[in-house]
Amino acid sequence: MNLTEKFDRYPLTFGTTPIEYLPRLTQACGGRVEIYAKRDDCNSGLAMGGNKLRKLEYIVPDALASGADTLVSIGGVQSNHTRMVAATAAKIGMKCRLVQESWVPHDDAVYDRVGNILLTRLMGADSRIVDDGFDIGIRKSWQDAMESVRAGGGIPYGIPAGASVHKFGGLGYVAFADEVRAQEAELGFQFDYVVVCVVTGSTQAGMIVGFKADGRAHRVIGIDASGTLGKTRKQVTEIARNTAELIELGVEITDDDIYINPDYAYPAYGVPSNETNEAIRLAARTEAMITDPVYEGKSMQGMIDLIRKRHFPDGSKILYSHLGGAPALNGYSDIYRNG
Ligand code: 5PA
Repeated sequence: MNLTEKFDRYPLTFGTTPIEYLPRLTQACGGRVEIYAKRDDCNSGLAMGGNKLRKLEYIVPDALASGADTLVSIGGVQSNHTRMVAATAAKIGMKCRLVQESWVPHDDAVYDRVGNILLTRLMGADSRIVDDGFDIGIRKSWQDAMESVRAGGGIPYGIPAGASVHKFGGLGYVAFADEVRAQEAELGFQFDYVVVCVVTGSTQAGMIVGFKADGRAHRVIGIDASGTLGKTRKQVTEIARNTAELIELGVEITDDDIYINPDYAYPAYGVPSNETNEAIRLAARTEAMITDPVYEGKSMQGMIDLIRKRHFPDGSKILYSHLGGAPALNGYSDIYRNG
């Protein structure tokens, strides 16, 4: 399906992201399955890029058409999403108002000074830290921020957490599936599984819809990093169904299409386990592929563990979707001070 014929897309990325084979990680995991990575972490020149830009490309035309002058969004203190909204606002010449909630029980001395929030401030966003805890849903603090923009004479355009519960939030990752199919045609083989980290849901939901087209939705292996599985699963389901309807997919997304593994989100959202840290080190030391303690480190951990447990049949080709997030590592300097 060619989405750009039906929906406006404002380019924020370089275009098709590379797929690369990871031979040393493959060997370190036993060599029975082949591991590849799709590098959405290298997708743009905008403030280090990442998955949110694919979503925002389909949201920006609506923001521009609305006549707004300020993008308003929300995330944790080290949110990648809010960094990407700040980048988008700078790039399209809008103002940006961000609510950064205290989602993570983590007290590294410079947690609120480095990484994502540093870049966000550098790009001129009005970023305000509030005390509220973790929740992937629509938040009062976000609605209050929209109100405060209005009160100041501005015209806000609201983008919810992770650009997920937005009518166009799922489209970017539907297009990802089309892109993978075109790359598979060139490679001469199909991937058996796609591994993806899931929190606010529209990345996996988009992929589910995109891969439903060729019967592979359930082969999208969501690794939960939210620690609130019920809410995340519900949100993924709703976004996938709404997106399927929006693009007139013509088939229904069923419960069996949605696979989310909750086993790697411990001990909490934003807090890496020892096993997460080992996975981050392994990817770094075998492939120089940098993953973060909040999202990609957990999906890396999940993929490695599932491979070691022989969850995937021998000979499988696995595509790890690298969604970005490395700037947050700076907020965890104490954990990695010795590597
Ligand atoms: C995020 C999300 P979804 O939220 O679409 O499920 O994506 C999960 C995810 N990998 C995976 C990275 C690097 C991510 O940043 N980040 C959020 C953020 O505020 O940064 C939305 C939570």
